[in-house]
Amino acid sequence: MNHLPWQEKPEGYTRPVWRYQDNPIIGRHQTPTSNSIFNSAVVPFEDGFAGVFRCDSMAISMDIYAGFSKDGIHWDINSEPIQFIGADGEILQREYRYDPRVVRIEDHYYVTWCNGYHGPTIGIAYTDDFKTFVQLENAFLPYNRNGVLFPRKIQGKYAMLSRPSGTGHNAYGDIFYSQSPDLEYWGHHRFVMGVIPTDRSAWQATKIGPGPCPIETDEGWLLIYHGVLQTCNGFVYRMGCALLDLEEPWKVKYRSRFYILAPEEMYELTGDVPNVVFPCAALTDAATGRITIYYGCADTVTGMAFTTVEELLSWVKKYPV
Ligand code: BMA
Repeated sequence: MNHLPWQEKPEGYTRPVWRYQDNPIIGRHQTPTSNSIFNSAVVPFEDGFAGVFRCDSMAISMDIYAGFSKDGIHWDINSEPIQFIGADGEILQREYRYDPRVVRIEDHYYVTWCNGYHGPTIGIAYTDDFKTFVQLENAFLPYNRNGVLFPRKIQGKYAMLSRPSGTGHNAYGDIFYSQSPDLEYWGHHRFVMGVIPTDRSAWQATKIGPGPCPIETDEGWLLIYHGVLQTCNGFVYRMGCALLDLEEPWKVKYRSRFYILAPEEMYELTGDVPNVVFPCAALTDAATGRITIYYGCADTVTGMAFTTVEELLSWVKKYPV
């Protein structure tokens, strides 16, 4: 396993997730035409790391780009977006692409993202080298966002979390679980969890969505997710975590009443969309339980934060909804 980017928890810090001290790690103009680079996903690859990055252009169009890094902190992001190949030209047509996730399942790296096809839905592709990407059929009918694959089959089926939605920035959204024998036909949909009334846990009262691909632990799947509250100044995006049953992941064992990270630093509070922390990737070191989270900051730049399996498990158990 490659060495994950890591910093120890600061002395006296009482919360479960702490930021990288030199955040943000990716600036808004890191490619020649980018307006912002955020909500992006990375995985260990060869002797370093590879990723798929959401770069909104200076035309404010959304697309996804491959990138590479030796240390997981300093990234070379391609200046051209990913050109997908695939069986059906209609599916390859690009309307917009954003908020990618990446996961290794068996022999391939799989990318899922919010794919414009008469409204947002979930695109899926696989790659072996982060150069050639083969796009499969969209997983669902529109409208859907935040398609997040599990890293292995569960009960013999590929498994995906997603968040059915409407066409725009809707003030609703719950998390569902879907299953597939072949990554093309998805069904057996199960409700996982929804919003929480404001009197109990207001940061997740308006909508929620799965973040990084779930992390397998002995006690269940750890899911880091985003929760949204609609305020008089717009939406505020925070991070929470939940523990899902290992064999029936639509069953929620615990869910955090308190958020695990909220917009507090200037690069999270200000930007193109203020008050957003939006996690899309988490690297885990199985031996130590260390977790490195990559998250979008104010829809403008990309940050990194740290936690451990132990920190998150004890947080959800100590402060359950
Ligand atoms: C959501 C998505 C995310 C974005 C968030 C805050 O609907 O578009 O990509 O980070 O809104 O603007």
